[in-house]
This record gives sequence, C-alpha cells and structure tokens, in this order.
Amino acid sequence: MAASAGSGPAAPTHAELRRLAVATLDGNWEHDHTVPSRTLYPHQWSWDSAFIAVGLVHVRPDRAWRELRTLFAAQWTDGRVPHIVFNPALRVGSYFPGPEFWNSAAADGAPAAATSGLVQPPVHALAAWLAHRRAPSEESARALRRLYPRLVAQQRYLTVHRDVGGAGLACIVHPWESGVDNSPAWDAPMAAVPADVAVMRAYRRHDTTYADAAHRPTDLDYARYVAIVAAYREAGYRDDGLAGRHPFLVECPLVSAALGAAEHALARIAPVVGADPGPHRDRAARITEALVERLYDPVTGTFHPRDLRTDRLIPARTALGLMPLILPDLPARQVAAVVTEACSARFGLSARMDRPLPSHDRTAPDFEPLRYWRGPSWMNLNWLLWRGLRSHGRPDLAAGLRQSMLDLVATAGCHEYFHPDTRAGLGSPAFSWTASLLLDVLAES
Ligand code: 9WN
Repeated sequence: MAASAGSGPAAPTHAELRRLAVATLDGNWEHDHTVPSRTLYPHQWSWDSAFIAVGLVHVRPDRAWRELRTLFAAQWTDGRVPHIVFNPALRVGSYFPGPEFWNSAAADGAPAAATSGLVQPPVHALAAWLAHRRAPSEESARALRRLYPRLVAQQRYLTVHRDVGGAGLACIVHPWESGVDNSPAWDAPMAAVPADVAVMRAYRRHDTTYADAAHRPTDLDYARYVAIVAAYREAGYRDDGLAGRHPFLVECPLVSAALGAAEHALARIAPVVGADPGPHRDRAARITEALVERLYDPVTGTFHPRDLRTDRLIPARTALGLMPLILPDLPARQVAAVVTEACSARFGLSARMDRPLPSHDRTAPDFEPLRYWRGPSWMNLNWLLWRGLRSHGRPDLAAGLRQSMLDLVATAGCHEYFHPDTRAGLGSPAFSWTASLLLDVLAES
C-alpha cells in the first residue's frame, strides 16, 4: 500500500486498514495461538501474544483469551512464562534456535510443551486487563479468574528469582529477554560475552533465509546469543547464583516498566476475581521507586539500563529510556524529562510528526536505519509510548504519534518494522503485533 501524495494512489481508509489487520491476524492464527509471522517466527512468542490479545479482543474476543490461555499453559512451575512455546507439528529447522537447542525437557519445572528457558517483558497482565475492559463479559471475567494466579506467579518469578540487583527489579539474562534483541543498549554488556563467530558454523541461521541479513543481527551477535543461552541451559536454567556465573545480567527500563505496569493492571483485575488490590498497589509503588532510583540518570534526563556486572548505567540513549512513561505513578519530574527526551531531535515526537519514532537515538553515530532494533520504527514501542502519553495528559503528542502509526501501515502494510525516514516495510510482512496494535489504535481515536 502507498500513502497518498500528489498524484499517487489514494491513502487507504481506516476501514481498509482495519480489514488488512484482521486478514493478517486471521492468516497467522494457528489453532490455539497466533504466530508472529508465518516465515520468520512460526511458533508462539510471549510478549507478541500479549500485544496480539490487545488487538484481537476488538474483533475475535474468544481468540484473544485463547491466545493468553495457551501461552500460560506453558508456564514453568517456578512461574516463568517462556519466551517461545514451540509448535511440535513443525519440522525440525523451522526456527533457529529450535527446541533441540533449548532442551527444556531436561530442566526442572518445565512444562510438557517444548519451550525456551528465557522470558520477555511482562506485558501480559496489562493486555489481560485491557482486553477485559474493552469487552467485559462472563467469558472475560472467567478468563481473568483463570489467569490471575498465573500472572501473580509470573510477577513473583521475576521479582524474586530474578532480583539479582536486590532492589526488586527483574534482571534479564539475555538480550532476547528485553524483546529488543540487538539494541545498541546491549552493545557494552554483549562485548564482554566471550564468543567467536566460528561458533555459528555448527548451526544454520534460519532468519536470514527470509529477511535481508543487513536488516538482522550480525553473526557475531548470534554467536553471543547462543553462548549466553548455552551458559544458562548448562546451569539447568536455574537462577540461584546467577550473579557469580552468568555472562549477561542487566536491569532494563522496558522490562522494569512492564513489571510495574503489570502490578497496576493486577490491582485493577483483583476486584474482578475477588482478590485484594492492596498488595498490588504497594508492589507497583515499590517498583516505580526502584526504577527511578536505579535507572534514571538526572544528568541525561532519561532512563538507561543498568549493567549488573559493572553496576553502571549503560550510556546509550535508546527508545527503552522512554518506556517508563507507561507507569501511571511515574513522578512528574521524570514524566517531564521523558517527554522532553521523546520530543528532542533524538526521537522527534511531536503533535505533527514528519518521521516515525525510531527505536534508537537518530543523532547517534551507531544509529542504523535498517538494522532491526538499532533504528527502525516498531509498532509496539510506539504503542507503549502512545499509552503513556495519554495517561500523563499529553493528548496532543499522543494524537501525533497515533497518526504516525497509522501512516506506517498505510505506507507499507503490516510489516514487522519500518524505515525511520521513508516508512518502507522491513523484516517480515504480515506481522501480527503490527496488525493487532493497529486495531487498538484505530479503535481509540
Ligand atoms: C528472538 C517474535 C520475536 C519478538 C522479539 C523480536 C524477535 C526473536 C528473533 O522476534 O526476536 O526472540 O528470532 O529475532 O526481537 O521482540 O518477540 O516476533
């Protein structure tokens, strides 16, 4: 699809965009879950399913709840929600690293389904709450009753087993856990991970068959990804003693903000399921406090990840720094600072945006407009910021960002990510969370 400009084809109407989004989600539905992409990601991914549920509820509410139910059926006994749940019907080699690499069956507390041993940002409680609020019904209340103890266990896993830093924030043990895999935010901690590209000779990457290698992480990134998983897997995916042995330990502003937003969402869900919202409110307040204390830098005026191996903030200014805006109780000082950062030349947020929001500071020397999370625009980061702007009383900026999101899909369809200048579609076409979040944005003008 092309945007209208001069004598070019007319811009698609909202109804046409909606139809495209629904067709994309229908095409990616796989009996009890939605694949992020038929080609690049043919299994079920954790935070994708949450974003997908947010959009599906507008058109197929039964599938929205099924999506979350299927994901949480693969929760480990320690409460971790795996970042990939593998579809056993697919042939070996349909994704790298596949189930044979993760070998979850050998780990204590893993479910019957083959899964990865990592997690992703916990945006699921927020998704469940938004899905219920959008279309409250007997079915949605029943679904919440089933999900609630699982969501609580997910939070407990992250804030207890993963509290390596000791302040109640979850530590991530792999860049994949951030969801923004090759963000420049991870360059410094990744550089300290011993790995050699030669490691990759033993494997065949699957992603570069379907996407341009220049738009994906490098082979050296993959060598390190594999080395970090191997270290965790060899320790049985156990979290005790992580501090002394694990090669990648980071507190991430997005994961931490999602953790706090999840407690806020659980406080809203609790009365629906007959539980006490009080403890969730208390935990939410503690997470926000720890996030500000540990990840906000008053000198740069934005949030940064903390490398727990060096106990220092990582200087890169990526879009991760904007994500704490999703916290309704973020103090006014940090709200103002994040809005200033978002509106700076680095991210270009405005009420009338001429270019989409990039995933990394566009003025930085390591900004790469084509390579995955190192510059391109992503619908999920846009959506999280959009929600944050609305909840912190910036409808003008939220409206500008919303229009920019609509322009992305109007220009390139439901692509995985987009060129941050031209809006050209990058990565996989027919990508599920682009479609689902578009539906949400279309529904809430
Ligand atoms: C590794 C599925 C996932 C997203 C991540 C995105 C990408 C996987 C990959 O795809 O990661 O988990 O193979 O690159 O970075 O955010 O959940 O869409």
